[in-house]
Amino acid sequence: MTPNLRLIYFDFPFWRAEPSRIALFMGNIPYEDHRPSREEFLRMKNSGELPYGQLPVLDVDGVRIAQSVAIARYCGKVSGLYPAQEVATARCDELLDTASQITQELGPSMRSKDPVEKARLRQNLATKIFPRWLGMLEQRLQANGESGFFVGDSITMADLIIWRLLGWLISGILDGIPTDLLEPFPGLLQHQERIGNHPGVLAWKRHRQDA
Ligand SMILES: N[C@@H](CCC(=O)N[C@@H](CS)C(=O)NCC(=O)O)C(=O)O
Repeated sequence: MTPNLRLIYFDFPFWRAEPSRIALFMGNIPYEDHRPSREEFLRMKNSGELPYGQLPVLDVDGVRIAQSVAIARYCGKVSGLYPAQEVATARCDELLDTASQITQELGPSMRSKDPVEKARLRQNLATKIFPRWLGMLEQRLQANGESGFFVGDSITMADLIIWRLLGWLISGILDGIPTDLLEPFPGLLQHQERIGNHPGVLAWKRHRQDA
């Protein structure tokens, strides 16, 4: 029987929840896409109903699951976007964990209250830390052969998550991180195009425009 699903995350397309939303949509799995305001989030947080005080959370028949990567795995599995073969599963997990690790790199600059220190940290991210990560990701993409996907020969949660992670990095909303950060990485640039124009993703974008 189809579980009753409620995915709760802020109203923006960040990698911590957007790939799970898209996967459920692509898999024709009905769910409630709840996007709380900041006030509602704080109410939830202060009332202790968020297991780790953060979003996203996913309610499955009333059972609350937290942590974006755990949620992404669940949504990928029920939607058919999580590879079943063991080595492919592990490769997919590898990329999900890498998305978390790359995101953590931004932590110090996000927390810094000193504008000069923050600018220095961002410059280091833009010129050293992110290019190193992106070079490694480019190689992982190439290691999967000609398919243009990170795992196997069709779209998986790994592609959706890296697509949204990199889309965030180059969106221009992160002060000091240039929008042309991906230019030296043609494989990743093509991957952004490929996933952003995947028929399932285009259908999701149309669905959101109509929402
Ligand atoms: N390890 C958590 C991190 C979640 C997280 O950082 N959530 C942020 C939004 S992207 C949040 O809820 N921030 C508000 C807060 O911590 O008060 C996960 O993977 O889901």
